[in-house]
Amino acid sequence: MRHTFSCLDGHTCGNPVRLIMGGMPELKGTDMSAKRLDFMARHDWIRTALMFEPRGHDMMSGAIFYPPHSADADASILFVETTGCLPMCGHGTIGAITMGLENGILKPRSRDEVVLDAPAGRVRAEIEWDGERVAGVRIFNVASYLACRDVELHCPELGKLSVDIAYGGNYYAIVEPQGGYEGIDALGVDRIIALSPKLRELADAAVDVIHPENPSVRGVSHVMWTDAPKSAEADARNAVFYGKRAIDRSPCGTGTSARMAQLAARGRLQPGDTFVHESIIGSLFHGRVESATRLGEFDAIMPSIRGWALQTGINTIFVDERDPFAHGFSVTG
Ligand code: PYC
Repeated sequence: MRHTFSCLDGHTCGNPVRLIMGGMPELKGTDMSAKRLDFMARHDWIRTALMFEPRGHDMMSGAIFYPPHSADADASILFVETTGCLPMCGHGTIGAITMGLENGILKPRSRDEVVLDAPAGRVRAEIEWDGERVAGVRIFNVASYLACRDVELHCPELGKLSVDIAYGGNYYAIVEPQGGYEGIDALGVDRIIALSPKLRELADAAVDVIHPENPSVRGVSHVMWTDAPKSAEADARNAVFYGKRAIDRSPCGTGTSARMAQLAARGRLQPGDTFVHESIIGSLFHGRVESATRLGEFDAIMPSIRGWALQTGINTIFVDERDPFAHGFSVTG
């Protein structure tokens, strides 16, 4: 039997986005958080087939629109990635909205605004049009907060590192330059890929982070290496590690939200402040601390991020059950 998936491929500021339009199963659950769990329990082969080799690659990242749950939402969104089904993905949201609007798949009530039910919560987006093309999308992300400060980890090669754990839709271990970590270029791409899984494991063992309002969202899934910017326009630079071998080519939407929450909690950003984040390839997200809020017992912020996306093609993907690699594979060392 052959399964057919109609996709639009594109990228947000350099990081891939595959918008899966057809061939998706109906999901059980009364909200997108429950539907995410149902997808992972019963249909995860679709994610691995479409994200991993030979149909995808280490950085691949996908999104699927479902009907809305909330009365004021235009659609729901599910993220399928090499990391699993993330509760939220910023670059994925910007890419999916851009391609969804330009191809008439997403039909919001207002041309200039899209409201989505994501597994992590409600996300609103403001759309900048350039004729019939979407020139930019600003997403108003979920409440973000600094969960743990100054967590001491003993990293192979780098020695003792003090990291903060912050949430912006996913949990990030944030490493600022210190001791054995002298910055992104000094560490280098190969060592970021080699050391990050270990650091993620150490961070996860050191702290058990659980979302204050949604216990299905827990654990450190990403590592953010921070540095001074190269671009005169940016405030900071990052390399975000995810999955088994991926460094985000975009400045990472949930990562930028987590970073702004960390900086706000440490008094380095205030509500109203902007924060321009530069990726490993020099692309930029324009962040802003919209307001202060509370999340359970934590001080938190409401962040927004502005980025752009472009469609690169139309992709009809077959998954043939006779294929020994029907459900994908990943080559790890
Ligand atoms: O933009 O939120 C993001 C993201 C998560 C993983 C890769 N990109």
